[in-house]
Amino acid sequence: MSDTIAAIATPPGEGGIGIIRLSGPDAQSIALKIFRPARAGRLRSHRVRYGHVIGPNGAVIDEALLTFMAAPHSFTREDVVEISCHGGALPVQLTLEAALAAGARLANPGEFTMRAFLNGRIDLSQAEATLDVIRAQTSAGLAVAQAQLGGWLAREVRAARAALLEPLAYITALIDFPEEGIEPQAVAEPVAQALATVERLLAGADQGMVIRNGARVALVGRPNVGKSSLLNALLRVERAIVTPIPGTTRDTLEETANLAGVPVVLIDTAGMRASDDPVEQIGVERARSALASADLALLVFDAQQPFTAEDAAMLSATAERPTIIVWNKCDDPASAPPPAPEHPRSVAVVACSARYGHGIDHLATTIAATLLGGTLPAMGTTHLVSNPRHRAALRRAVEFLRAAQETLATNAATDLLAADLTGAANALGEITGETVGEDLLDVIFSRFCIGK
Ligand SMILES: Nc1nc2c(ncn2[C@@H]2O[C@H](COP(=O)(O)OP(=O)(O)O)[C@@H](O)[C@H]2O)c(=O)[nH]1
Ligand SMILES: [Mg+2]
Repeated sequence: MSDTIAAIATPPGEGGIGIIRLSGPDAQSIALKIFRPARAGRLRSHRVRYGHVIGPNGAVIDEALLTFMAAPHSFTREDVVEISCHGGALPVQLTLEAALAAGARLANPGEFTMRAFLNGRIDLSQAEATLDVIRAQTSAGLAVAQAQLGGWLAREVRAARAALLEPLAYITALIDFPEEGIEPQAVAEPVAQALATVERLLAGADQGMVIRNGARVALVGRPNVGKSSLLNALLRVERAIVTPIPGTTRDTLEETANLAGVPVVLIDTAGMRASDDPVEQIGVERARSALASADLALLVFDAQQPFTAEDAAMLSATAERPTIIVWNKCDDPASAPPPAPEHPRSVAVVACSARYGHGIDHLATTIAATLLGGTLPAMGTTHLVSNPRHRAALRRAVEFLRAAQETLATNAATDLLAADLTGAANALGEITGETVGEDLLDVIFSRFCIGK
């Protein structure tokens, strides 16, 4: 990491400001080659200077502000310079080119964050959290990402791993003296503690994953029960076309809604019925595949009409999916909805009126709670594992720790125990980045944008 990298840090397109970022040992000297401060004097850390960016031919590229952050008090722990110019394609591009001509190298995707990790400013789970902060789809998702960026997961995982390294050293020392018996308590206690921590972390992972990644929910039912109206009501936008004519929705339509903090992709479908119209037939086929890809079905019935054979057919069409039964068109909240039909995987029954908005909030929270495994997380619960990579590593750690307990309970063979504890410690180390190879780092950081 002896070279100095540069990249445009702001998104492409027009904006008020565009920022070029430099990091590395020559950040300051390169910056001074391309930036002429209005007043003389050396750059001071964490101070802003006003001046002009000058191109290789000596002409002014733009008026700009320059911020210098001296190592180690910067994002990368290296010398960092940020030049803020006008947010047009040319000012930022020409400023970047001037920096490259003056000796900087174009940064790879995620390379600034990778340097922050390699220089020990943040661990790998925090590096990944920066991407989650950028990509968060709801404020609940943002809160989970911010908490991870704050390092709670790194602290928990590091502590659990450190607690395993002590008995591991003890066992490794015993391998060379097989005649000395192992003291089981010295191993059992730390293993049980690590297992408890990892299982506690895993307990919140399914919820965390739904909050970060969202879920797919298909609206299904026979034509004209109000599926498209419900989509619009949940989105709070008139997105889908609604008419009294059965068969209005012919194709599936997907929109993301924020339901109680969960980013939910709602899929409106063509009403399922037998039809001679070839377009409607394709729509019905698409409705079936939408249902097959959904985490949850909203099976909609019309509370103002008698239950039909087509409605009954929908019960079997959704029999394999977790399903919320929705009685729509309950326009008078005082009158009770019809009794709910039998459904093998029904998780809830909700009465609502898409037209008048009754029960829509309740439907939204019921959807969110179902996706989150039955309950909404307590307000302010942000300590949730939300990254599939972390969950996979935690699951591997559990397997190794259970195997260690098994070995302890049977023959307490020191070499087996050492292998189990090493496996668990390495799995945990993958989360924080203490035990990952370069290829995995490349995969993780290549998901970032250039300039992050
Ligand atoms: N009275 C009443 N009519 C509704 C309600 N929701 C939808 N409708 C009407 O039912 C008809 C069909 O609605 P639509 O959303 O297109 O149904 P879809 O075919 O299932 O998508 C339209 O005329 C809607 O205005 C409701 O809650 N109450
Ligand atoms: Mg429709």
